[in-house]
Amino acid sequence: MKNIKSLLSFSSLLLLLSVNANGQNPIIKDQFTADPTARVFEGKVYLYPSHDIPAPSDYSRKDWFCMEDYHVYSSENLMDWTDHGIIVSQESVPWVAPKSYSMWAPDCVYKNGKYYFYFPSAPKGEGMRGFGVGVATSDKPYGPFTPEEAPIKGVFGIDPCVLVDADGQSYIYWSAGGISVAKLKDNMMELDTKPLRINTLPKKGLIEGPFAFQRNGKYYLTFPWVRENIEVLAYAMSDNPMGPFEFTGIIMDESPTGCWTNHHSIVEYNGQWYLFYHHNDYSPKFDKNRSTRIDSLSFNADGTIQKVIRTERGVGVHQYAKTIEIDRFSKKSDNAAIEYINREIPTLGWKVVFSKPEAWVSYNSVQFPEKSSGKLNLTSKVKSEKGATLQVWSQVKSDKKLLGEIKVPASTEWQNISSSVKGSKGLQNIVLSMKEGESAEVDNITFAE
Ligand code: FUB
Repeated sequence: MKNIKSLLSFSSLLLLLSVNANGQNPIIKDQFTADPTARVFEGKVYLYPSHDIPAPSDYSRKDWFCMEDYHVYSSENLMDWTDHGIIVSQESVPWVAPKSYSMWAPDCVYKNGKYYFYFPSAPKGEGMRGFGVGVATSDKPYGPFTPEEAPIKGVFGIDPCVLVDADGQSYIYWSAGGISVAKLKDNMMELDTKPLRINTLPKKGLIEGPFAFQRNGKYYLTFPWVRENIEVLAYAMSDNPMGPFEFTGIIMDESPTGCWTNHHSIVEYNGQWYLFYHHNDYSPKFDKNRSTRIDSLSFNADGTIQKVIRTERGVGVHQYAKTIEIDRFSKKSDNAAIEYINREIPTLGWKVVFSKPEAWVSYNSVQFPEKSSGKLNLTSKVKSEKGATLQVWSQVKSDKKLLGEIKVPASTEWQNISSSVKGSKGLQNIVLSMKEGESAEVDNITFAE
C-alpha cells in the first residue's frame, strides 16, 4: 500500500512541479535515486545513480533493494538537473538475469574518447549466484550506452569504482566482503592484474560502496563503514592507488533517522569539492527507497577531509525569483521544527513549524539583482490557526536587514499571502522568523518584481 502511494505521489509530482529544479536536498524530486556517482564531463556534472523503485508484482522481495535500470542526469549549476532518461536496464544487458532487479551502484569514467559505464548485477543462468560487474560504452556521457555481452572476468562483487590516473593507468575497485582493487587493461574491460584485497582497512563492517579519487598526489579510498549499527562514510589515504591505504577518518556520521545505507562520491567542480550521498528523505518508513543529496566538502591543509554535516539546503546559488522551499534550511533555531506536509505522502515535501516568537530559519545563497529594485512582492504559503506575524530578513555576515512582514490571518487552511517587501541586492542569506503568534507553518516563499 505504502509503495503504491509513493508511486502515485511521484507521478502527481511530475504533473505539479517543474522537475528537479531548485537544488535543495534531496536533489532529484521525481524518482528515487541512490548510490550517486558524480563525474565532471564536458564542463557539466553528470550524475549516475542507481534507481530504487517500489517492488513490482513480479519481484517477491518486497523488503529488499529493487532496481531495474539506470538514468543519467546532468547539471551546470547543481540546482537544475536534467534527466537524460534510461541508459541501461536489466533487459538490455545480455548477461543479466532480466527479472533480478539488482542493478546496484554504478560508475562512469572517460578514457580515450569513450565513456565507460560500470555496473553490478545478478548474472543469468542455471546455478548462477552473486554479482558480476559489467561495462557499457558510449561516445557521450548521456548515452546511448551499448552493454558488453559478458561481465568483466575475475570481478565478483558489487559497487565498481574506476579511477583513471593522471598517467592514463586505470584501476577498478569493488566490494565483496571487503574492498579489492586491480589494474585495468587499456581497453577498460579486462583486468590487467590479479585482484588485490585491501587489508589495511577495518576488518568488520566494510560491505560496499568504495569510491577512489586522487588529489594533490594523494589517493583517497572512501567507503561506507558499519562503525556500530548502520553506515558512516569513512576514508583511507595512500601514496599509491593500490595502497597500502591508511585508515584516516570519518567523512559523514550515521543517518539521524536510521537510513541503514549511505553511498557516495566526491567530485571537484568549478573549484569546490562536493559530497554526493543518499538518504531516505522521501521514504521515511522504508530505507531502500533513497534519494540523492549534495553537500560541500572541504580539505584541511594536510589533505585530510573535514567532516561533512548533512544540510537540507544543499548547494548552489538560488535565483531570488524561484520559489524558496524554506524548510530546506541552512540553519534554524530550536523552536523551529521541520515536518512532512503529509507524512503518508512524503514526496509532497516539508514545512517549517514555528512554535514560539523569535523562532527562525535561514536559507543561504539567494542571488538578487546587482541593483536593488526597490520593492518586491513576496508570496508566502502559510498557515496559522490563531494568526501570526512573520518577518523576512536579508543577511550577509552580521549585516541583517528587515525586508518586510507577513501578516498571516487565522485559518486552519494553507493560504497564499501576498506582502510588499523591500528589494535586496547581490548574494544574500534569507532569514524568516516569527514576530508574534503562538504558532505558524510555512511551506515556501516566492519573491517577484
Ligand atoms: O543500492 C544497493 C546497494 O545498497 C548498493 O550497491 C550499496 O552500496 C548500498 O547503497
